[in-house]
Order: sequence, then structure tokens, then C-alpha cells
Amino acid sequence: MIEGDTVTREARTPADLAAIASEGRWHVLNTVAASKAGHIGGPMSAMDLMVALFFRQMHVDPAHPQDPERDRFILSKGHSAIGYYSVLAMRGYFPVGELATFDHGDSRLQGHPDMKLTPGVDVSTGSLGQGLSAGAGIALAAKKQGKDFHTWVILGDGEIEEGMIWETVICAPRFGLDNLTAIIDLNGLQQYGWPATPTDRFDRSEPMGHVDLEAVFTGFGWNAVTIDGHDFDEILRAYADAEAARGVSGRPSVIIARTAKGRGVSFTEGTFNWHNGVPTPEQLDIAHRELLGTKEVVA
Ligand SMILES: Cc1ncc(C[n+]2csc(CCOP(=O)(O)OP(=O)(O)O)c2C)c(N)n1
Ligand SMILES: [Mg+2]
Repeated sequence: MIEGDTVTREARTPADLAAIASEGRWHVLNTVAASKAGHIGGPMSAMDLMVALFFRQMHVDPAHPQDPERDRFILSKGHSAIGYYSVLAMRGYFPVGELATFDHGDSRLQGHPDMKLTPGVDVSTGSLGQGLSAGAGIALAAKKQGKDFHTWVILGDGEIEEGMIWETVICAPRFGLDNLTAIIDLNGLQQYGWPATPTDRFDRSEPMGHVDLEAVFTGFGWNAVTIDGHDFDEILRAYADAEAARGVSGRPSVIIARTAKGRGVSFTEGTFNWHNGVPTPEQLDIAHRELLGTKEVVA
């Protein structure tokens, strides 16, 4: 168990965060193996981004998940819920042991995040394309109410094909939402892909491979930066810059984070085949060795 709420945010080093993220990835695989359903690749690509938010960047208190002054977080790519729950559990929002209830009918931890059930979930998601609009609404309300908190939204690179995303990309700068930051988990894969040849149903095409996202967002009036989404120094710098822009730049920020789907385990990394799936006991052994070595994880 991580000593989440006993260590000050500032004291956590990139190495600490990397260790927490490895444990989080283990919880993803272990939980999905036990519940026999769930997503793997997306939670693992976004794990470092979420760990850096909850363990270093965001002003949140797991003991007071409804504090009106807290920073807000929206996992717009809601199918990565088990990664989000793992981070919330390690951070102290609820016991790590509760992860074992994931996806059960009577659990607080449903297959997609539910703001009415789960402490630490600010917006319900799962239908792709909606989270950035919700985030812009929250950020606009904060401006109107004179509140000084930040709203962070993680989006999938397949998800941003949805038209509703671009409605918000267009209007957020118009409202000067410099208290809003979008983070794109650019893992290059979505659920399947497009046919590469007539006989191949699924190629590995990057959904946004043909788009200069930085230029597009900049053109719409956003601050944009591209980073390595698995390098905690780069992640923390981008987050700090986005927060520093609040109340100053008049522009929302986007962080385009290059990641690998299924990051961290040899058989899941870089393939759409583990978008979802259930690891076998043998695969769990491999994952445990690769992520944690001989370290024990206490639930
Ligand atoms: C509106 C909508 N359409 C389709 C789906 C089914 N779906 C779930 S995940 C996914 C692929 C998402 O790809 P991406 O955004 O790249 O996520 P990641 O690679 O991070 O898993 C799809 C199509 C959905 N949840 N919502
Ligand atoms: Mg993707």
C-alpha cells in the first residue's frame, strides 16, 4: 500500500511516482484478471499521467472528496476506469482491497466511472467525446464564481475523433478558460484500427498520425505542448506550466502526451490486442515480475 496521504505532494520525486505507477499497473492487470472483464491497454498508457496528477500536481484531499475548492479531474476516456480506480485507491480515496469488487453489480467501482458512486470521480464518463465539454463547463463556472481551482481532462487519441471535442476546442479559448487543461493520451491505437490490406481487418494506424495536433490546437487559441507521457520530469513540467497559465494566459492548455498502449508489460505494450482482455495466471506472473520484481503489494 502506498503511503499516499502521509507524504507531501512536493516531496514525491519522479522515481517515487514511477514506483507508484508500476504498482498501479499491477492493480490494473490483477483486478481485471480477478473480475474477468475490463480494459488493460488504455489504463496502462494513461497511468503515469494520472499518478502525476493525483500524487503531485492536483490540490485534492482524499478525506474530503467534495471540497468545493479542490482541483477537478475528468477521465473522458472512461473505459480506462480501472486505472483511475487504482490511482484513487493508492491515494487513499478508498481501500485498495475494494478494487476486488471492480465491475460487480453492487460495487462502487463500475466498469465506467460514476460520479454518484465513487469518491474522487467528478464526472461520469464512458460515452467517448463528452468529457472535455463537461470540463469546459466546470472551468467556466469556476471563472464566473471567482474560484481558483484547475480542471484537468484526459482524452484518448481515438476519442478526439468525436465532433463534440472540437466544439469545445473552438469555444474554450473564447471564454478564456486558462483554468482548463486537456491531456491527450496519444498512444497511437484505439480499439481496433483500420484495414491496411483487404485481408487485414486491423492495422496499427495512429488515429491522429496525419494531424499536427500542436499546430491545430494552437490555431484554435490553445497553449499546446508535446511531451513524452511516460517521462515524469516532462509530465510535471508541463503540468506546472499549465497551472502557471491559470489566471494569466487567457488560453486553455493542451498537453499532447506521447504514450504506449499497454505500457509497462512486455505482452501488452504497443498492441491493440490488449485494449481489453483477461490475463491468464501465467501472464499475471510475467506482469508481476516485470512491474514489481520481488516487491509484495499489500491490499
Ligand atoms: C461514443 C462511444 N463510441 C464507442 C465507444 C466504444 N469504445 C470504447 S474504447 C474505444 C476506443 C477508444 O480509443 P482511444 O480513445 O484511443 O482510447 P485508448 O487507446 O486510450 O484506450 C471505443 C471505440 C464508446 N465507449 N463511446
Ligand atoms: Mg488510443
